[in-house]
Amino acid sequence: MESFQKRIAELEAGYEALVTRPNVPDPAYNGIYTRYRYPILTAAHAPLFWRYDLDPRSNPYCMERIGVNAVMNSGAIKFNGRYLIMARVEGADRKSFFAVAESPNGIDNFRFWDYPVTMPEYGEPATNVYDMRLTAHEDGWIYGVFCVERKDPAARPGDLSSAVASAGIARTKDLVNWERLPDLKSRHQQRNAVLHPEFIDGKYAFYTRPQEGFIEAGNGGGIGWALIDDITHAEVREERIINCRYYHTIKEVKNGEGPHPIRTPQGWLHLAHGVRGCAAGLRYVLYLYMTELERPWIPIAEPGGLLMGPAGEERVGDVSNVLFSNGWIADPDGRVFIYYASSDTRMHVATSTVDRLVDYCLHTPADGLTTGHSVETLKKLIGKNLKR
Ligand code: M1P
Repeated sequence: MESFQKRIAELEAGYEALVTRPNVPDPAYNGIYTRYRYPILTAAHAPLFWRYDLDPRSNPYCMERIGVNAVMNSGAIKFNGRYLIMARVEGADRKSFFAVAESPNGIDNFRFWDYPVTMPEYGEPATNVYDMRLTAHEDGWIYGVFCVERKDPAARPGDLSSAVASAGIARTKDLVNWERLPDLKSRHQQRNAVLHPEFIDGKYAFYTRPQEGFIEAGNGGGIGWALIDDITHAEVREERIINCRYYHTIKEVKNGEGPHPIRTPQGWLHLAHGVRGCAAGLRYVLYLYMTELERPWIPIAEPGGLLMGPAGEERVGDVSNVLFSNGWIADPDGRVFIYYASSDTRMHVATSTVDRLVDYCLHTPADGLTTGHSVETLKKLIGKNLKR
């Protein structure tokens, strides 16, 4: 009994030290964003009372009873003055669930709320749910749009991997009580669906990612845009591709919208992920693009290449070589908190400002799509600098 209490006290001390550790900016400079040294959420941030039975009579060995494997791809929102993360928590059993963690400053001291989200089901119960994008819509609701994964009913006997992805939709006023709406109806499988925060011609608008299979984008050309008449029976009727995939770019294999875009005076600022293949498998990086304010489906700028790629320890994890973001917060003072996961394992934050990110979008050369163009672009800058 004494050793049980001693062990719990040690675990609690370690947990408090981890959760209250001040985060520090990484000194590496590029003028665009600042990374922070420590991940903001990891499996070890899951409260002890989620993982341990704290009763020595039913847990005499003081064992972890419910393991947490990872905390990753998280939505984000500023709510009642607090920075909230809608985390994808993956259990040791490989099932993901949503749980809110909050911080007073957006960069450290993230703590999970006591209970994970109870998400009502729609139709056949989901095998797995993940990657929620939060949108405080001008209709007054906060929407969560997330991936719902179910086993493919058409899978051949013995095929235990084929799955079907669709976009689940739920709404809330407090991030605790959720009303589940019907899943987004679409001819394609959908992952990375995101609700735009404003009405467009009186309709709801979605960024989509039509894909032909569970993993492959197939002929699906990139990030789509669709107007929806009724959010309580959302159906994609027409979909246009607004951000394409291209051969030999960072988004050759697939891409997907991150969180909903930020309104800026110069246009909508979008954060997305791009995926390419290499000998090490798929490589996921983050990139930005901008679209018109009045017509958010019309592109106006896209810097060439990646904004952020996996660096240092970010490169390694359950699914290595992956950065993925589905949450960012723009503060009224212009600061932007980019929340991103590395290698499907842990959550990080990088900070920037709206002005810097817009400047980056508008003044970074676009991808010329050939080596020749890249060299000419580089020579132009060198020439300009050497003339000074
Ligand atoms: O493992 C990397 C990512 O793979 C998927 O992303 P996408 O939909 O673009 O293929 C998702 O499963 C995502 O959660 C995961 O991080």
